[in-house]
Amino acid sequence: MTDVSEAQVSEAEIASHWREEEYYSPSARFIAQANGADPAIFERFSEKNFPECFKEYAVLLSWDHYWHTTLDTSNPPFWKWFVGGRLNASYNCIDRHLAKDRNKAALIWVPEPESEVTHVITYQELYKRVNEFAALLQDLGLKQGDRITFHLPMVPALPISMLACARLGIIHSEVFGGFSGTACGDRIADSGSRILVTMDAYYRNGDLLDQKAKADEALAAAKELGAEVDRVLVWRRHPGRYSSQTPMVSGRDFFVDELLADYRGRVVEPVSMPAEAPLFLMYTSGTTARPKGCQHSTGGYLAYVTGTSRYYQDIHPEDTYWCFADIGWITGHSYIVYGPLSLGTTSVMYEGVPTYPDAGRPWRIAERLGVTIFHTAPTTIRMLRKLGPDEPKKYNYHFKHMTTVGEPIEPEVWRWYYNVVGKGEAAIVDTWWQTENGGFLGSTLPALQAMKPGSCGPGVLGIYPVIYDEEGRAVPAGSGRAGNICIRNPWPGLMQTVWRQPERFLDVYYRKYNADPDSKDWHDWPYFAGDGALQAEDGYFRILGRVDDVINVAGHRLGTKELESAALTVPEIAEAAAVPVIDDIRGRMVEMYVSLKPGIDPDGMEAKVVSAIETEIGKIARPKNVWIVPDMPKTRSGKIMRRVIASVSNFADVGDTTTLANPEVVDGIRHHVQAAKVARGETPRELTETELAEIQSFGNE
Ligand code: 6R9
Repeated sequence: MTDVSEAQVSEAEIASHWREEEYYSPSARFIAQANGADPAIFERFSEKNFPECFKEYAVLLSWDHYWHTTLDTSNPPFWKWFVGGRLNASYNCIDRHLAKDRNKAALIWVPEPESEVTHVITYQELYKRVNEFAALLQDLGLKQGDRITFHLPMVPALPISMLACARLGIIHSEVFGGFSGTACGDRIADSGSRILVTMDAYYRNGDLLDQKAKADEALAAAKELGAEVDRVLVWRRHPGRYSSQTPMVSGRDFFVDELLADYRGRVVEPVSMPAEAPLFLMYTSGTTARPKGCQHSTGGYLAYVTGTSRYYQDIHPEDTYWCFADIGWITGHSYIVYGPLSLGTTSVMYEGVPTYPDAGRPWRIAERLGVTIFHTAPTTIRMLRKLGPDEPKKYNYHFKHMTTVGEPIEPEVWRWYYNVVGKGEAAIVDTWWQTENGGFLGSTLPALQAMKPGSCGPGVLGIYPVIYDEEGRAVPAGSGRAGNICIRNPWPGLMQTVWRQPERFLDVYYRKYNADPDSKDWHDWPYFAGDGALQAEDGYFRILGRVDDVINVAGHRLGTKELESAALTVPEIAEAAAVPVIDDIRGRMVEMYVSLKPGIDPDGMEAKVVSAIETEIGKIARPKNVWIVPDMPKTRSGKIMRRVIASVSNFADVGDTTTLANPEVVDGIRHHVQAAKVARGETPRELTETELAEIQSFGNE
């Protein structure tokens, strides 16, 4: 192990104090069956074969017409992939599997109540349902290029609605079902959708939650922004029974199951779409600024998610693959729906929360369905470890492969995932990427590259990352210094633009490191990901978190993630979050929020966390306060919303909390923390406008 804590850093860089972890190798059994087991693949995807290497992904699809230009760079950074090619995404995910696999399960849907039966939707059944819904959309006058907003939970209606749109070339925009009506309304207005598709209700943590109630709020919010919605299509959780308290508005709201009665057996020919036609929009959650609609293409996106599903998820048609994410998140679009279905595998969907009714639920599902590949996020792993550390042992399931995605995973947590969840048998991939990217950017090819806890791995096939400091100098691998991770080249999964805001696309992702705006050479256009990272000698990247998450204590830039990792070396700690507090002497100081594993006595925990941070990072990082809280405010994809707790710590207004999964925890935390601060004499002076902006956008979720 190398200790890199002594590396000298300048203000343009971020210090890193992490130790290198040991390697883990996949089993011979895994390697023997893996899709990517021949090292020649690295050569095929090496830079000298770019961009043609991506043909290897594109030929996994069925095309109506082949492309004439693999990559068109004539209008940087608005790259075009597979130009001249035509295909249909719905055809690729459904129709092409019918001849051989008509009666194979495409989707297996597990409702949250354990008393409800599991639904198996075969490729044939999916074909029928998608066609019928597509015919309905067509009769409503929707056509190629129109937008439609969904506000759907984790039910089969969601992938069915997506694939029906894809069939007709309608651009879908799913707003995460847990978001508020207002958040949905903003996105309706931005996308220019005239139809909202929602559901009456769904189960979450044992309750049947009213979803349709949010539709009225959404329409009101959209109207305020000048957008009119003509129709609200309402799927019913229990067809024939309406489970929402809000009245249906006559002439505007319709039950999908009633409308579909007239569409039985209707078939709609898949529209042959240009490869560059947009397939969907996926909004990234903004703080106060207008939401960013990441516009993803049909051909490039589908090729990229299919290729990465094949090689990095190691999906074979005979696998039972379970990605435990929400389809309202990019992970669900790419790695529950489009990638797995395009490969003709069986994709499992689960409606509810991981720990309902207890922390054994995921493992019961895995055992019952014979899941072979499991995919989830660190937040879920931490929660399952906290509530049921020994549960996996009680169930007879065997994963060959597991994924972690969404945030850096602490090595402690990684090892529990590997040893306990994976039973030491599963290869793990830690996949680093973003909504903007369509698919993975950094990971290990599971049969060929060893795993290293806490590091995502090198750039994936055809992705050439680099770390730049603030001045644009490359930070070499093994230097122990961190900087801004960028991708030097375009790739097919990258978003095409920010919907209707091309300038913003350029500004946010390219302006920083582009030296010549007139250049038509892609080498001059590195993609700025906005994450801090460090590259080890072996080429593996360790992601430190968003660069706007960095806490600058007396000139030392500390990554939130390593502070949190240090806190997690205390075995009693379940979760940790680091935020800055404004301090007139040191600029910023670190404040930690931690939650404890169940049954732990909070006495003495503060001191343990402080000492762990001092040992792992140094006295400079010593937190001003450690707050023990029952739960952290989180987004639905499980990311801690640091700006909310940062605001609490600095007595600032917490801002918009509508995109939180658990807004109810905020008041309790504020009360507890601010009362304690007042008692300690820590009431701050009034913040300047810049300070306020920094705190209220900290972590920028
Ligand atoms: C797919 C997804 C993107 C941000 C990204 C980074 C963080 C994602 C990660 C990771 C470390 C990983 N992130 N995966 N950090 N290791 N394996 O999460 O998209 O919701 O847009 O978030 O998440 O900070 O920039 P999105």
